[in-house]
Amino acid sequence: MALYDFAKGLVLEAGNKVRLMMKEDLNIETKSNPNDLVTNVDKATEDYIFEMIHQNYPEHKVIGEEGHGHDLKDINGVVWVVDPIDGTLNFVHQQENFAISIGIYHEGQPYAGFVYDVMRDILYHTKVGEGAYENNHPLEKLKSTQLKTSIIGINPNWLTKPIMGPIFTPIVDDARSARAYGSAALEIVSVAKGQLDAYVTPRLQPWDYAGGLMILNEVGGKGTNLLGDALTINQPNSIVMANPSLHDELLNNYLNEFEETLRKHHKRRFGR
Ligand code: 2AM
Ligand code: CA
Repeated sequence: MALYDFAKGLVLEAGNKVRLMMKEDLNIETKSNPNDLVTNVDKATEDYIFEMIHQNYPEHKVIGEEGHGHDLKDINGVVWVVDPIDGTLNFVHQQENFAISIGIYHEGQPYAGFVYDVMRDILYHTKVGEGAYENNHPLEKLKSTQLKTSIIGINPNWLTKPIMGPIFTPIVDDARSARAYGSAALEIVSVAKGQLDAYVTPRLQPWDYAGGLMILNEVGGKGTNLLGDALTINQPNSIVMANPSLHDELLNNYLNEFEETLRKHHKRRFGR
């Protein structure tokens, strides 16, 4: 079976297992802080995805949020970047609005992206170069928007923070409105669908955005860090994703003036 079809089947089956596991009691633990949660379902789902890849493609590499491949330096060959549950707080508190996110790279180049909205049973997917789909329905190329008529995806928690608040507040002020969904992968595919015009955040891991970014790029959208630099496969980064004209407007008219502050933020958070 072709790799793309295998991956598509795997993400759907992983979602099926998540829906079944949700019928049992959740085991919830905290990670870096009391609001950073992980459940038995996150771990079991990553383990399942890893095992299936390992059995079928033993030479493939996997980077997963819940522990696989974090020390991976060499991205030669095929690398799967996996978030078993993106939006764990939504998963725990709402039992919906979370996704399984997978980006597959070949020799460092994007090959295929998947974002599965598990409870709505909607799979967003692309084999890079062959268009992006919502289930079997092709997504259209993005239209240009200006900030003043745009809806921006942003977690409101950032607006109260001393460093990020002053950077993001003018964007929210000048936009038509702002929304927060709580799953980066779903916010990125919302940009790809034109339901949000941009998504901004100071810090994401590759597994949060890899699958979504491939889908967004496929419909003509742009994704970079807040300094306008390309995103990498195995390092955390700041994020601005948008249709191309709004991406330019956000960088040129809002973000570039904070370059020095953003460089310090990158150095402190990511060591680079
Ligand atoms: P998660 O649910 O997989 O942890 C919430 O606004 C979004 O940001 C979710 O996609 C969440 O992914 C991600 N996220 C939350 N805290 C984060 C952090 N400290 N670094 C990177 N991504 C984070
Ligand atoms: Ca996760």
